[in-house]
Formats: sequence, structure tokens, C-alpha cells
Amino acid sequence: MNPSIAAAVEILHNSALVACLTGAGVSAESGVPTFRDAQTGLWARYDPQRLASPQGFADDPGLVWRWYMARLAGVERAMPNAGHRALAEMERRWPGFALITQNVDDLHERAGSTNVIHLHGNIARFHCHDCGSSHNVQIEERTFPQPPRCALCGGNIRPSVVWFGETLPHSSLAAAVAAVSACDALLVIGTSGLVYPAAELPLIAKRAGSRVIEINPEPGPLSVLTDVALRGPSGELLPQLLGIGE
Ligand code: BJW
Ligand code: ZN
Repeated sequence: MNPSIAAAVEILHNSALVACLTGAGVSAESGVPTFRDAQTGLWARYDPQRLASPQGFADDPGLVWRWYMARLAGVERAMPNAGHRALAEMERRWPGFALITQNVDDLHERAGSTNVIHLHGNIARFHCHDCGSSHNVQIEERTFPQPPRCALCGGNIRPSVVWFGETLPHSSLAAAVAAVSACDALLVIGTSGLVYPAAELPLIAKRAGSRVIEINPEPGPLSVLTDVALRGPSGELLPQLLGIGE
């Protein structure tokens, strides 16, 4: 066995409470593009401030709507990969396992995870940008060039995701902080660690005495905190970590 994997197995073996923070990289092998990867990342082609901020939505609601509806179609076509399935298996093996994700897709749930904390919302849910009321969006409305209008106030309907400058759902962030404060081991998988407050969670875990295991093909700002770094794709490394031959 690769010595880093053996070290990570040893940490997990000695941990009663395990938590995990995932980012876009865990869905990359399902064909869902990441944000910041230089060649394939969504932001190699698009400006984040125009697409993922309240100001961008105010400036051009149609552009933002069309971008999100194209991404939603991609998420619905995608299938969970071996990394998602291994994390669902971890929930079965470690009672109290907490899965915290920055992803707005539902691939963790479709792989069998039942208790997922979504920090940045859900791309398949919708609410009014002005009055906040929840809305169902009909399938044909998804293909409209402009967002549907709120029946209550006439405002623009938007996906229920968290944009730059917006606060994270309080209950999700509180649950995430509680989980990383209590765990014995935290897995940090497929995130660049550039977006706050999610990027603070590994530091909170470390300060509370947890061991930190990173799974990412590339080092990043969170790598300095890690006890063990596994360099490679999570769809290959996670099954190896659990000894599941996929
Ligand atoms: C693989 C792989 C494979 C590839 N296997 N791995 C403190 C300091 C500085 C700034 C701030 C701060 N606190 C708040 C801010 C402002 C801001 C922020 O963080 N800015 C920084 C960018 C500088 N944060 C906010 O605005 C947040 N709100 C907030 O803090 O509210 C309070 C407040 C308000 C106003 C002022 C101050 C405080 C909200 C953040 C919302 C982020 N939203 C997005 C879009 C969501 C909707 C959507 O999906 O469109 O969330 S941005 C985007 O980034 C998305 C992601 O969830 C998030 C993180 O990205 P992630 O997952 O890490 O993806 P990538 O692409 O960056 O990385 C992929 C990784 O995978 C790479 O490392 C690859 O190597 C790896 N990889 N293949 C494993 N096969
Ligand atoms: Zn409204």
C-alpha cells in the first residue's frame, strides 16, 4: 500500500468521529466542471462576479439564468462517481459521520449519503430574489432566456445557491462548525480552499485537535494544515482508503 494511504487508514482507524468537507473536485470525475481548474474550470471561460453575485444578477438576470440552467442540465445528466459512493459507505461505517459540501449538486445524495450539509445551497431549488419566497420552476421555464417572475411580487426567480457577498444558511454553517469542532479526523476533498467561510473549517478542526487528511491532485492553501495529503483523484483514492475495489 502507498505509505500516505496507509497513514490515512491508520488515522481513520483510530477516529471515532469523522467529518468530511467536499468541493467541486469530488464531482469532477462525474463530468461536472470545477470552478477554478485552469483548462476545464467554469471560470476559465466566465467571470465569477458576473455570474455568481447579486450585482451580476441585477446587471444581467438573463445571462445568469441561462448559465445556471445549463449547469443544472449538466448536473442532472451526471452520475455519482466512486468517490461519492465511498463517502456514502463512510456514513455507514462511522456513526455520526458528517458530510459537509460546498457543492450545489445532489450527487452525494444520489450516491446514498443521507445526511449532507449543503453550505452553498442547491442548484435545483428556486426562490424570489426580491421577497425570498420559494418557487417551483416548470421544465419549460428553464429554457426561457430570462428568469421567471415571482407571482407574489414580480421579482426575478433565481436558483437557491449562495453567491459572493451573501451569507451562508445559518443552520448549515452552524452544523458544519459543530461537526468540525467535534471530529477526530477531517477529510478535505476536492476543494481549492479559497472561498470563505468554508475554507476556515479545516482550521477550526485542526485547532480543536482533529487530524486533517487532504485528497486533491494539487496542493493548495489548506495543505499546510494537513497531517496526510493524498495526491490524486478522489474517485480513485477514496475507494482505496476504504479498501473497496471499484
Ligand atoms: C480534484 C479533482 C479530482 C480537481 N479529485 N480533487 C475572508 C477572507 C477573504 C474573503 C472573504 C472572507 N470571508 C468572506 C469573504 C468573501 C467571499 C470569499 O470567500 N471570497 C474569496 C474568493 C476571496 N465569501 C463570500 O462572499 C461568502 N459569504 C460570506 O462570507 O458572507 C458573509 C460576508 C458577506 C460579505 C462580506 C463579508 C462576509 C459566500 C461564498 C459563496 C461562494 N459561492 C460559490 C458559487 C455557488 C453557486 C454555484 O455553484 O454557482 O460557491 S463560488 C464557488 O466556489 C462555489 C464553490 O462552492 C466555491 C468553492 O469552490 P471549490 O469547491 O473549492 O472548487 P474549485 O474549482 O475552486 O476547486 C476545485 C478543486 O478540486 C481544486 O483544488 C482541484 O485541484 C481539485 N480537483 N479534480 C479531487 N478528480
Ligand atoms: Zn417575490
